[in-house]
Amino acid sequence: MITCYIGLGANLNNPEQQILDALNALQQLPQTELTAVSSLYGSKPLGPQDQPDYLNAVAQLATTLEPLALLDALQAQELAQGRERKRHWGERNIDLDIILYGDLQLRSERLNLPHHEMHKRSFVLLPLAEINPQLVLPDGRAIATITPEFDGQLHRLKRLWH
Ligand code: PH2
Ligand code: MG
Ligand code: MG
Repeated sequence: MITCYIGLGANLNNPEQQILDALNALQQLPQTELTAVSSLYGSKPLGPQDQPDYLNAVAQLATTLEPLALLDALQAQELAQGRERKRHWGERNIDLDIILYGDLQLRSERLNLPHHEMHKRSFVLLPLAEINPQLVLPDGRAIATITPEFDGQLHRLKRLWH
């Protein structure tokens, strides 16, 4: 089993329900166990500012799905939840991104691992550190050494799990 982390983001059409529906779908994935979910966080939009604030969370999976099979499943779920491609970094019902897939480092057209923006995003790093404060990134950095500079940029709203 590979441990991987999925970033969830939503800012349209009842974002909290979108996140819950997506978590439900993660729980149903074949060859996969949902092993942890961060709290739900509120964040200001990164990118265009004329869009609603986001809700974000991170989920931890244990899976034997290959990275591209996992990506296919996540994109199918985005479509099932009515995601439309509007504009880059723009509003969406649901966004499901693979943040980390074990220690895999991959640069390809469809998939970049680790997620190429993860080191700059409070709404990825802080939920990730909440789930696994001991996490060491594939480049050897401990997550605990990166998160302090993002403190205060994110609002923890509520627990979603356990
Ligand atoms: N996702 C984006 C662009 N901007 N801003 C926040 N706060 N949260 C997101 O998940 C997000 C974003 C594109 O993936
Ligand atoms: Mg994204
Ligand atoms: Mg995405």
